[in-house]
Amino acid sequence: HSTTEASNLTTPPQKVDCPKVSPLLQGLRNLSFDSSLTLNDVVTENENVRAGEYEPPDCAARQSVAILIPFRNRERHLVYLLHHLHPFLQRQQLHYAIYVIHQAGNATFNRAKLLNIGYLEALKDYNWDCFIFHDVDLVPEDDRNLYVCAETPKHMAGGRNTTGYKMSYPRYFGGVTALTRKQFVQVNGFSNSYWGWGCEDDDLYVRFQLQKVTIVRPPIAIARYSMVFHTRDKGNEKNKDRFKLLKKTQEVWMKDGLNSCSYKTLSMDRLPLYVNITVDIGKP
Ligand code: UD2
Ligand code: MN
Repeated sequence: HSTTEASNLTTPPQKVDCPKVSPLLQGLRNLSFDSSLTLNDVVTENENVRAGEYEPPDCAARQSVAILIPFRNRERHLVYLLHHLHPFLQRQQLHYAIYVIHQAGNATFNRAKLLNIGYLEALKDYNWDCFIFHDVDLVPEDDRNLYVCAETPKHMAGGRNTTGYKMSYPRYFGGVTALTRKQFVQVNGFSNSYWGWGCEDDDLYVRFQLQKVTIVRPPIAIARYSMVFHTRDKGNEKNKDRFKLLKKTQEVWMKDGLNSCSYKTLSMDRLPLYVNITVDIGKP
């Protein structure tokens, strides 16, 4: 018989699309954070996850989503997030993978650059529809806050416990955002120039503003997060130049971003619950 017939025989049956609204959603939940929980416990809870990746068993997911987490020295937060986020994403019937982008060394932290790197590296694995840029310490409380991309950039983390579940300020774009490849590329990604704490999220907002692209947000009643308590990290002090940089966005965005993001990948480990990418990103 012909080769086409042979390959047809080995093609698995097509899954039907997952329903528009997942029947597994639970709505708002009261989260708990048990300090005795270990990463191994979370591995045991999630045996259906393979190297950080999951696909719904019975239907074809509507979007394939890469979750990108900038990281250094926040192991406890990562355990809490993985514990809550894996089941959360599975209830949304998504095809997803979680990437942790770990900044090597003790130089000043650079959240935005790590997220650019996560985007570039995740695309080497799979042609993801949607990228979710996600702080490690923010745990979503309501699974109706869907981790999928929209027609325009989506800010997911409008409300959190530490601000009384209100928006911090009208142009607030921090914490968790969902962008398609097209949306992210349109603004050349994040700036690589924000070393230390602050304003890299505002810079991304300005990039979209300059393109006259509007932002969407889920209703504040479901865009709810618990931020696990923390103080300011060593190596991520307030960036004194942040407002100066923010004034220059218009001038520099085309040459400071995805197209100028240089780094060295030190290791890529496909752990059970996430892909860990350790990178040397240089210093300010
Ligand atoms: C706010 C924003 C955050 C970012 C930051 C300013 C919210 C909810 N979050 O967070 O998105 O714009 O301000 O830069 O508004 N991290 C590490 N190790 C470190 C330092 C940071 O892993 O040593 C990562 C981690 O994922 C953390 C994120 O960077 O969640 C943001 O840092 P933060 O939590 O200290 O800053 P925060 O809460 O003020
Ligand atoms: Mn935080």
